[in-house]
Amino acid sequence: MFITFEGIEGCGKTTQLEMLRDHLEWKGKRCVVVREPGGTELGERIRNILLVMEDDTEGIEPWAELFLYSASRVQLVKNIIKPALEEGKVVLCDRFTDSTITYQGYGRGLDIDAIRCINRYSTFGIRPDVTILIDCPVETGLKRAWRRIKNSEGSPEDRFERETVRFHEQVRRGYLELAQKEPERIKLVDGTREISVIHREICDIIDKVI
Ligand code: Z5A
Repeated sequence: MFITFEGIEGCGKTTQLEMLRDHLEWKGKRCVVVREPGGTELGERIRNILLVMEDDTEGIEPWAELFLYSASRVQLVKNIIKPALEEGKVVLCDRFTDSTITYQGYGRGLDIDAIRCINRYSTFGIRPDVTILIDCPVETGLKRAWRRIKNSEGSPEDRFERETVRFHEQVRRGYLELAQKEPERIKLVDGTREISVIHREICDIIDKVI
């Protein structure tokens, strides 16, 4: 089973993914947790370029950005996700192809059909069985992200945390449109509630599918 978590910055994906992993392991499932970009040696190096990039004076062109995310995904799918699924493990992935459609498509304005086509190649056709989309207003997500940065010494904001509110609004709109188009796969969860309440809803969704 392949489960992905999606949503705007600070929506609470990582928190909920870890809680779901604990729940599934408690039920005896073998889980593998990965994140995008990253999860492999090459992927982590690409993550550093994409998110940290302290000397960002040149900027990263949107198409270059798209191909870097895709390169990281190829390594992750081939080396980690595909083998784990073949061994019968549950793979929990923090962001996947929907992020590319919403961030590079809706956010940066790249052609969405082209992105879908590149996504098919970079995933070798592997698609999530279920996607948990945690939705919250942009201000809520950004406030949480900023609070987290303030509380963790030495971790500077990344390139996306420097983006405008308008950019994040477009990304959110993209997610909501995707959820409308694919309600079977994408489960929309209200992320404005208490962490434990959201966790219970996600467990119910996944327990039904599993
Ligand atoms: N990206 C892309 O452009 N194209 C692609 O194809 C892919 C990705 C795959 C990865 O950043 C960036 O790459 C991402 C999109 C882009 N950037 N953005 N935006 P990342 O992995 O470093 O960051 P992130 O994915 O955005 O996650 P995040 O900032 O770590 O947020 P989160 O995982 O959604 O939230 P969290 O870490 O679980 O929670 C954030 C804080 O809020 C934390 O202190 C929690 O304790 C708190 N929290 C969580 N839930 C709640 C609730 N319910 N109430 C109150 N407080 C809460």
